[in-house]
Amino acid sequence: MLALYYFPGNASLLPHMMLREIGAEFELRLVDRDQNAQKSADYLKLNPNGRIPVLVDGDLVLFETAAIALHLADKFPEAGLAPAFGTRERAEFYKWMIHLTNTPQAEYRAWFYPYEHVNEEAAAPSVKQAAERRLNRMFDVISEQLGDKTWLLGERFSAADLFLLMLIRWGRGMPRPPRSLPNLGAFAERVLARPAVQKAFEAEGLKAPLI
Ligand SMILES: N[C@@H](CCC(=O)N[C@@H](CS)C(=O)NCC(=O)O)C(=O)O
Repeated sequence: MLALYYFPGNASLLPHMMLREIGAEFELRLVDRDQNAQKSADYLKLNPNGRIPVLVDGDLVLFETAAIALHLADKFPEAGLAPAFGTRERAEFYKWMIHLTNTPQAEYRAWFYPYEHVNEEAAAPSVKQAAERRLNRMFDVISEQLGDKTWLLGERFSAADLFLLMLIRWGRGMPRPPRSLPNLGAFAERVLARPAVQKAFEAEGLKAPLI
């Protein structure tokens, strides 16, 4: 039995889109952030960090979005969300998964939660601005690396593309949203056109603007 603890639009969106791509049976369990449920005693038993998502796979309880994504890709190889082990493409896949999780995703944490990085509340806007500047540079590089390729790995779609879509979406409220970069807007539309992605967005009740 697979169960995904989620909140609409949160990092849980990546494993959610993957589960839809895979066509696996799973249960979606809402973590009610409006009630701060991610910090409840019950949820902390699943993820002591109090963050979303968590995947329960039988008696395996996993936190960390990228770990969950890699596990799903490995568990359902027939879905083709990751290239074959030991190949050059697999190495490129790891590069993107690790880069996306520890560089832009981590930077978004400072952008969304700047107060976690300051002692004086008054400094939070400055932290947010600096995070935004760094995110802009990161997306410039990603856009350049993507170039005119269809997907991050070239002709081959993978979970890394779903990851990038989620990160593009998170910046939709920025003065210079990632979708406005030459290659990223068209890329995001391509990912959004996938029926599995549409199902995930619909199930989470995500409304326009989607990116
Ligand atoms: N590195 C963690 C970060 C997860 C994370 O920051 N999740 C956010 C939602 S996107 C969250 O739980 N925020 C609520 C909180 O921190 O209380 C992961 O990738 O799973």
